[in-house]
Amino acid sequence: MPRQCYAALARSLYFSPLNQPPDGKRMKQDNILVIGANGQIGSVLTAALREVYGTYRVLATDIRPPLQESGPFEILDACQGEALDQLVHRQSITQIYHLAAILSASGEQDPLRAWNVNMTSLLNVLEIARQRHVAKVYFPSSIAVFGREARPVNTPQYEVLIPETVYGISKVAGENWANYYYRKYGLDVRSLRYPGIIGYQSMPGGGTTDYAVEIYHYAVQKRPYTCFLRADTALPMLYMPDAIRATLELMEAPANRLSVRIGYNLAGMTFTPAEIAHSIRQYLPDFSITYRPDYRQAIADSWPSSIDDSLARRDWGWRPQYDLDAMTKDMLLHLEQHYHLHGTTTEDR
Ligand code: NAD
Ligand code: AKB
Repeated sequence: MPRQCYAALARSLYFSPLNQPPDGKRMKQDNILVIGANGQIGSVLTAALREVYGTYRVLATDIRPPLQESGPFEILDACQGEALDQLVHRQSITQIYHLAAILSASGEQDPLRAWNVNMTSLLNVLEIARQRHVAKVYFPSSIAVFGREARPVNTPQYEVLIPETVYGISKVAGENWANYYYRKYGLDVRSLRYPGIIGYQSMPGGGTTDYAVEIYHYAVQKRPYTCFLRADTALPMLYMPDAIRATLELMEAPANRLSVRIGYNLAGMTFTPAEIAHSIRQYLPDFSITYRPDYRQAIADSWPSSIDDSLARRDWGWRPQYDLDAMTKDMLLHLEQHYHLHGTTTEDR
C-alpha cells in the first residue's frame, strides 16, 4: 500500500476520541491539533506531544508537507477559517497548539503580509476554539514584544511594550486577544514569551536569533561562520529541551495557578555571539567567526538582553536546566552524529 494511503487509513482508524491509541501505553484522552507543525519548534513539539498523548491523537498541520512523516499530517492554512473549523469539528479537537507565524526578520521583508498571517491565523484559532468548545489553546509569544523603551536587563513581566518589528506588534496584539478571550469567554489560552530557541533537530525560519543555531552547524562542518549580529549583542536564549518542557509544563499546570494570561516571561540563558563562539572553541579550538551585521542588528538592539521570569517560576515551577556550555556540548554531540550519518551540508537542511 502506498505510504500516503497507509497514513490516511491509520488516521481514520485511530484518530478518533472513541478509539484507544495504538501505542499500547496508557495515554491521555485528548485530541491535539498542532498548527505550523513543520517549523523549528513545531517539529520537536509535535514529537513530544505524541510521546505524551499517543501518535494518533496528535494531528500535525502546516502549509507545507513535512520532510518526514511520523504520524497524522494534513495540509492546513490557518488563515482559511472554514477549513480550520471543519478540521477542528471533524477531529473532535480538544487542544490547539498554534505555532504558525512569520518571524521577526522575515516579517520586516513584507510587514503587511506578516501582520495578516499572524493575526488572521490567531483570530481564526481563538474564535473557532471558542465556538467549538476547545478546552485549551497554546499560542507562543516572544521577547519581540519588547522595544527600546523597555528596561533591557532583567526585563519585568509587566513592562512598557513598544515593539519595533511588525512581528513584535503582532505578538503584543495576539497576547491581548488571548487575554480578551480568556476574560470575556473563559477560553483557556496559555502563552509563553519564548526567547531565541536553539535546537539540533530543526532549522530556524526567518528570525533574528537564528545565528545561534546556524553557528553550530558551521562549527561541526569545520566551516568559518559569518555572523549577522555584532560580537557583543547579548540576547536571551533557551535550549530546545527546556522550551519544550516549559510548554508542556505550562499546558499541564492547573488553571487556577496561572496569574498571567498574556505571555509569561521565560528565561534560560543570555549570551553574545562572541561568547557562543568561545563556548564552541572549548570543543573545536579551530572554529573561526567573523562579524558582518545587517538589518537584523537593529532588531536585536531593540530587544532585552535578559528577562525576569519570576512569575513563571512562582506560578508553575519553571526552572531551566541548560546553560550555554551544557547546551554547546549537547548541540555539538548531536550535530556531529547527524553530519557523520547523513553528511548533509548546512544548505541542505
Ligand atoms: P518557523 O518559522 O520555523 O515555523 C512556522 C511554521 O508555520 C512553518 O512550518 C510554516 O510553514 C508554518 N506556517 C506559516 N504560515 C502558516 C499558515 N498560514 N498556516 C499554517 N502554517 C503556517 O517558526 P518557529 O521558530 O517554529 O516558531 C513557532 C512559534 O514560536 C511562532 O509563533 C514564533 O513566533 C514563536 N517563537 C519562536 C521563537 C524561536 O526562536 N524559534 C522565539 C519566540 C517565539
Ligand atoms: C526571532 O528571532 O524572530 C524569534 C523570536 C525571538 O521571536 N527567534
